[in-house]
Amino acid sequence: MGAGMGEIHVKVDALRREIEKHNYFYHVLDAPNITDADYDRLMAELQEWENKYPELVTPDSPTQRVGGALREGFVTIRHTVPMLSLANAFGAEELREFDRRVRSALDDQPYDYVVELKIDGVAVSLVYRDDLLARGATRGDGEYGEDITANLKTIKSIPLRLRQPVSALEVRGEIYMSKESFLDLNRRREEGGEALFANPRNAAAGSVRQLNPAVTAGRNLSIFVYAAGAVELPSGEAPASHEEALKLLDRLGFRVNPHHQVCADIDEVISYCSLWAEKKAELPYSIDGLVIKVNSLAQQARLGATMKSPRWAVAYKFPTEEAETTVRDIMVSVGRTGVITPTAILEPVTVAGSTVSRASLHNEDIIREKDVGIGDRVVIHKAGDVIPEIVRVLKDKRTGDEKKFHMPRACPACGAEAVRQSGEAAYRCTGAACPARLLEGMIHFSSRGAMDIAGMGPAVVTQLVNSGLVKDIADIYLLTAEQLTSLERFAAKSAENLIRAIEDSKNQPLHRLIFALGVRHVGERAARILADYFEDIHLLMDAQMEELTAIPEVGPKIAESVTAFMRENQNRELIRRLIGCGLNVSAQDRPATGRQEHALAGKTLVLTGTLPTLKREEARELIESGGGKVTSAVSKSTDYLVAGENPGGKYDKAVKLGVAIIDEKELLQLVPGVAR
Ligand code: 3BA
Repeated sequence: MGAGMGEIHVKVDALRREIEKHNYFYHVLDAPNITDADYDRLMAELQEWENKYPELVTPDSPTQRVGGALREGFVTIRHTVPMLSLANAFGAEELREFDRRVRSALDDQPYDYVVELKIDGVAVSLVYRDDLLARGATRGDGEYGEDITANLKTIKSIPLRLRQPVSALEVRGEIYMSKESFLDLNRRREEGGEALFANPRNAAAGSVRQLNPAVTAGRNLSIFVYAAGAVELPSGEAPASHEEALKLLDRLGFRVNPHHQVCADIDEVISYCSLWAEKKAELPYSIDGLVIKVNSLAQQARLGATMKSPRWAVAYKFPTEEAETTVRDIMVSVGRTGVITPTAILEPVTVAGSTVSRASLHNEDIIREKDVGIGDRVVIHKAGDVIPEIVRVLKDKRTGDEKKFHMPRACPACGAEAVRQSGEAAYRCTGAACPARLLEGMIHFSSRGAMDIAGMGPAVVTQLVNSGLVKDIADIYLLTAEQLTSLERFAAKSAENLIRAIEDSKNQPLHRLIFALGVRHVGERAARILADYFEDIHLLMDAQMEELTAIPEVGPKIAESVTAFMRENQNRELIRRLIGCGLNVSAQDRPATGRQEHALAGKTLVLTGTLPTLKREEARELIESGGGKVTSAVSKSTDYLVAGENPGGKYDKAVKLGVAIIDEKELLQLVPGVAR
């Protein structure tokens, strides 16, 4: 209020420095000195000031890490100094050969080495001008890389401003994802039905090459830096050795890996390498070896480089850790989405520092391709040091007692038919009452596009399932207010409200019930078509392939899925129980559309890029269920462009024409539909 611009400027500046200091403590020093809540408060305060006075925003403001606009593609840059690759050495003998070459090139001058961990990540270059991060790029082919500055800015261990003034500096390092974050990410992807990353390096590489920096920001990446180009310090001082360069990088605010050692000779190098070959499993991130560098920068210059790699450095690669064991059994399990996954149960063996007793076989095709049978001797390893995998079967060791494995045709959790649809690798359980699928199925059933039971979101559904109060979906119609109040954090009032919402849902139109059953490939639009055609659930229950495929817009995929679902006894039983509970199961005389369903009436939308949760077809169904139309090209008459990851040229066109661009979240707000 009373504060003049000058004062505000000083205040905002102090706030920024304080936040960056906390970032540095947390992400570089691994020593947080503030609670998350307090940190969030500081960020919120800064954001508020910057919203109010946008002219005060600086490129190194912590708010600028969050990630800007989506990109069409990456701009190719040329590295000022090529990023060479490293020659490899496998085993002690090859390290000694490297040492002999160094010794002879240096004419028997004395020299020493620095040995550091070889982080298994993605090499990047960071260019700083006048203390500020000006450009970040991938290594690419060493000469040309891609400009990924916006993505790298989201990584909190990368300083946006150096802690000491430097007019120009290029540093190089490795972006990586910790083993824990990698497993977390894959767990989330599995739940969302997305393809899994094979190892932490692939996950890191995929994450820095996202066109939407917000996606990178959510990936929990980190960096270790290991090389500095020409440094111009005001003091004129310059590091004389790699060891000094690492110290300087540390002082400038970079994250330098603490595990490195100066070694006086190659014997010391070899024992340091053996030490880490033993201990690498203890690290929270994957390493694929060590890097040995001649310490003196003058000697590095004297040794020079070949076309491909410097003569003063070599990568010691760990022998790939493999172990031989026996497949005791192959078991199948059902995930929350109904996907049935085979897993090899192994005779326990130690690989890369831990005991392995199982390895995922992913799906039927992979089992066939690898030709794995029960009783086979197999070689296993850990992809990216984390994920146990069968590398190959030792077919010469077969005795003839091995048993071929066949994917079961029934779900191991509920006995329902397991179906593999054409074009898919996975078998899926078709049981709507399957206990493995209960949670997911109920969350979908009560969600907004489906039965729309207010107050029954994922948290409450989880409580109901875990308490044992509901064992299948129809059980929710038998719940009482007393049962609900017996649950934790359930007040009498909210119990009453939920019971009323459940009761009200019995009157939902038929198409919502059909959608709510969670039949694969039957989205909101297909559910409407089926409801309009059959007008009664009994008729849908007995529909045959020919009749279904004869309906306009119902293809073999939907028809196959509906008939498989309706063949299953437990599903018929569930529908009968729902009918018994008094649910509306016919479409007659029911004005099916409410206000929200026409939210997009008369609007034209275009989809581009990959949306975070909705498949293309689901997004289309959602839009059409809201009364909107989906077209393929952006024009002046387009009302909204819905943009996801890696949008195409449509994005630019929309910007040019001033078409409103929204993301999936905003789309879901426009048409409250499939809550996932
Ligand atoms: N040190 C990777 N290259 C590394 C600077 C040299 C080098 C690496 C390194 C060439 C690691 C090749 C790609 C590249 C910068 C070229 C390391 C690691 N040193 N500690 C000797 O931890 N992965 N990689 N990077 N220029």
